[in-house]
Formats: sequence, structure tokens, C-alpha cells
Amino acid sequence: MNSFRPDAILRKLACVALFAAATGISLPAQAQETTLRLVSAFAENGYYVLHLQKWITKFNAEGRGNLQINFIGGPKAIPTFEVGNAVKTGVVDIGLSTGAFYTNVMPEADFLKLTQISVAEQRKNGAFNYINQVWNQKANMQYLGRMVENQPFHLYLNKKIDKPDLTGLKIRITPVYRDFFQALGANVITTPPGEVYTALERGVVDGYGWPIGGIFDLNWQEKTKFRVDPGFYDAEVSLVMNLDAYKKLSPKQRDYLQKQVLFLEGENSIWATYTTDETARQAKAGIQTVSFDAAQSKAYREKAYDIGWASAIKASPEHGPKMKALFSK
Ligand code: 173
Repeated sequence: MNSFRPDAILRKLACVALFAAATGISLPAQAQETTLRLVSAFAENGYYVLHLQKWITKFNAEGRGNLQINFIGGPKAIPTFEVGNAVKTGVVDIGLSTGAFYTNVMPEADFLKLTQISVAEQRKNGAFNYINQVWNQKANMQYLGRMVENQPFHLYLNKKIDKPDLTGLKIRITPVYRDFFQALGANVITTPPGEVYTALERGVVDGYGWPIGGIFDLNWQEKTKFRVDPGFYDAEVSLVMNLDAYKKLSPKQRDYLQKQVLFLEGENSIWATYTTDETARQAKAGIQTVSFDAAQSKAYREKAYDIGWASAIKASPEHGPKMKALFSK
């Protein structure tokens, strides 16, 4: 009866203890994996989402047992202009969006187009922290990071102009372009990207605003004759997260998320290449460039920023002036 010997009993107890310790460790470890639901305000087949999906694949491979992202879909899952509210209320955890798509949450969202310094610099000079204070307070969001920069906006047209005057033209906009294009005399119509093709096809609009890259994603080159140069502002596309979901993450998960977001931002040099490629592709597709002389070009860009900041400060007397100081060169 070996098992009655004290050393055998001790060995058995040790086994039980080990087993308990093993299972005790493994259960919480599994419970510690969190999956975040992500939606995109931009089309699923577009370049932004393709770039993001490569990142999600890496994120999930390296984050096993810790943090995962489940890509729910694009505007078919949640309409473009609803993504901000879905993140604010926690219907989803993370959104890929631009601020212009959630001015229904707060006007400040659209001010990010006015940054003239890189996101890396924004992290250094306090702009990034300031954005987060406002996003936390007013939108219940954590501003995680900026995926797109170095992408100026342009005006695309089907009718030729020879000076910066849009009188009599109907232009598709989002809040990004509203005040500037109206100041140039345009009649404006707000639509999500998903409705631009049809609006062009039916002649509802004579042109639209969009960054230098991406018009091929939804085949707009088929319905576009001119691009007006120069560009203005800087297209901002960022990851925003529901603040409660963010606060629920463990320190380890938050560190992991931060590390991956910094990796994503570290790839932002691709956007300069994308600009070169897309500019060439537009020319090849027969899209002609409309340019102004040097003085008019300078005035055009200056007007864009002057009007952009004037309306920002009007919409947010508290944060507008501070953001202007932090975002400008
Ligand atoms: O034109 C738009 O839909 C728009 O506002 C935007 C903003 C950032 C990137 C691409 C488009």
C-alpha cells in the first residue's frame, strides 16, 4: 500500500497542486484575449481598407491570446456618416474614418484636415494629446492613430474652368470642402463616397472633392474630365476607438495596441508614393490637369486654409484656436 506512505501522499498533493496551478493559469489566460470589432467608413475594396487589412492580419497573428481585431465591414455594415456615432456609443469598438464623416458627433472632427505637420510631429508637439483630450471629452473616443497623411484634396470637374471660380457649378462635397467651395461660388451637395459615381453619371453634379489618391477605387475616372491643381489640406483617415472599450483593455493589451498603431503610422511614407502613382494613373486615364498661375495657386491654397480655420474657430471657439496653433507649421 504505497499510497499510504507520507511521501507518496505528498507527491500526489503536489500533482494536484500542479494541475490546479496549470488550469488556474490557463483559464484566465484565455479569458484575457479580447476581440475588438472594427468597421470602415470607406469602401471595403478601396486602397485604405486593403492597407488596413494587411495590418489587421499582422495584428491578429502577433496578438494571439492577447488582442484580436474582427473586421466587420465597410459602409454596407454601417453607413459612412454613422460610423462615428457607432464608435461613440460602443456599437463597434473601432472605426476607420475621417473626421468629416462624424461632424454629427462634434465639429472638431473635421479640423484634422488642417494639420500641416506629420502625425509623428503631432505626437511630439502636444497636438496628438490635445486631440485625444477633445475626442475623449466630446466624442467618448480614443484617437488611436492616423493611417493616412500626405494626401492633399483636389477638386475634380467635368466642366473646364480657367480661374478659381465655381459660380454655377454643382459640386459633391463632404464637410471637408463645404466652406471653401462655397466661397468659390459653388452650389454644393453632400454625399458619402458611395453615391459619387451615380451623382456624376446622372449629371446631378459637375464635380467633386476627393484626395489625390483613390478615384479609381470606385471607377470615378470613367466620369471625370479634369483635376484642378494645386491640392489643399491633408486627407486624414484615422483609427478611433470607443473610450469605454479602450479603458477596459488590460495594460498589456493597451501596450500591444499602441505598438501596432505606431507600426501602422510608421508605414505612412507609402502615401507619397501613392500620390505619384495615382497622379500618373489619372493622366493615363485621360484626366486633364487644370492649373492656375503661381499667384492664383498661392491665393487658392491660402484661401482654403483661411476659410478652413475661420469656420473651425467659429464652430469651436474653445478648441479651434488651440488646434490652429498646434497643427500649423
Ligand atoms: O471626400 C470625402 O469623402 C472626404 O471627406 C474624404 C476625407 C478623407 C479621405 C478621403 C475622402
